[in-house]
Amino acid sequence: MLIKRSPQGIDLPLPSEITPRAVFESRREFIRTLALGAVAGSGLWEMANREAFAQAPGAQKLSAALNPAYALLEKKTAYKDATTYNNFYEFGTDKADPAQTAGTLRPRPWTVSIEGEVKKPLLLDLDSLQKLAPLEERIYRLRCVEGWSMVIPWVGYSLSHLLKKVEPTSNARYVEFITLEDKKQMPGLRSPVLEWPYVEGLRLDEANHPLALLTVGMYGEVLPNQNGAPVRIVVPWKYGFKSAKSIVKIRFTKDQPRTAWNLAAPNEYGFYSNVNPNVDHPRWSQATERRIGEDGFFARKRKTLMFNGYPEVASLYAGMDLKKFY
Ligand SMILES: Nc1nc2c(c(=O)[nH]1)N[C@H]1C(S)=C(S)[C@@H](COP(=O)(O)O)O[C@H]1N2
Ligand SMILES: [Mo]
Repeated sequence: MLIKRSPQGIDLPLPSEITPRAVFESRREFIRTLALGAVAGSGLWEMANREAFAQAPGAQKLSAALNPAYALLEKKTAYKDATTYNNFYEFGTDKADPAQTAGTLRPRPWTVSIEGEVKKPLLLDLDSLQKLAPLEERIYRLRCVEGWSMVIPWVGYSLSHLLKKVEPTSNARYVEFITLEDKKQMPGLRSPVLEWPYVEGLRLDEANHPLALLTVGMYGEVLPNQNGAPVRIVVPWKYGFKSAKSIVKIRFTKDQPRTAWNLAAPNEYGFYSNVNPNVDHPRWSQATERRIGEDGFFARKRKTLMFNGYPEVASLYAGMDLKKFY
């Protein structure tokens, strides 16, 4: 396996997997040109649609400049893969289910309530939420505990911008994220695979780490329903299940919140859930991962990195035994 190590221990991509932004943009331009041209209906048009960056027709565009501090130089996962291989149990447990069933989710109108141990509780509609801080594009790795990963250009801003607005009280030590629970919109709620609503949580200092992203879009557009429309978090140094989707409530608490996966299988999913390749899941290894889109016989497995390749978070856990606090 051809993995180079930089001094910080971050994997450097092979030159062949870097898609320079200019190339990316010109491909986009190429697609647009095709769309405008007389090729609709032809085989060429179909080819363009299958292209990595083809997006959802009619989706609202979001203007967000790439933040170079968070621009992972790895090949982005194809939009098609990122939107058809999903975990969103409210829409079924199969990876293909959310893309097929999440059409019933109504991402507008939407409100998010920020409450609990705060001096100034807030109820925000989507437009206010999107305008609370400048939107940025950030390219993050997201690794699922099941052993696969994706590289996605997310759109949002540091969650800390939102959290400071409500002025947490001195009792606030954790932040809980609560997903919508509506049987009419979410067919998966009829099945008791998890306790609903889906809940996740972070320690307050984790939630305030600049990497933690309040996310409203991906690939330059609003989030597709299956990826957690209209607002989710993305916590790139933790296993994917910490990144709760379709959030309606953010609650500050004194005590460590319960979390959906910990309730379902406490010996398999702890509260912290930092990506740690040295700690196996009880039923499988976490040492390597499969990059979605790199399938087939010659696909190389990638080595999973400590904190999923975000070593800057290590100071949050100084003095903690991360084998115990898994
Ligand atoms: N509400 C909710 N959020 C969720 C989940 C879920 O089932 N319900 N699945 C989690 C898991 S296990 C993963 S890996 C990521 C997947 O995000 P993606 O589909 O956008 O790649 O979402 C997370 N957020
Ligand atoms: Mo996951």
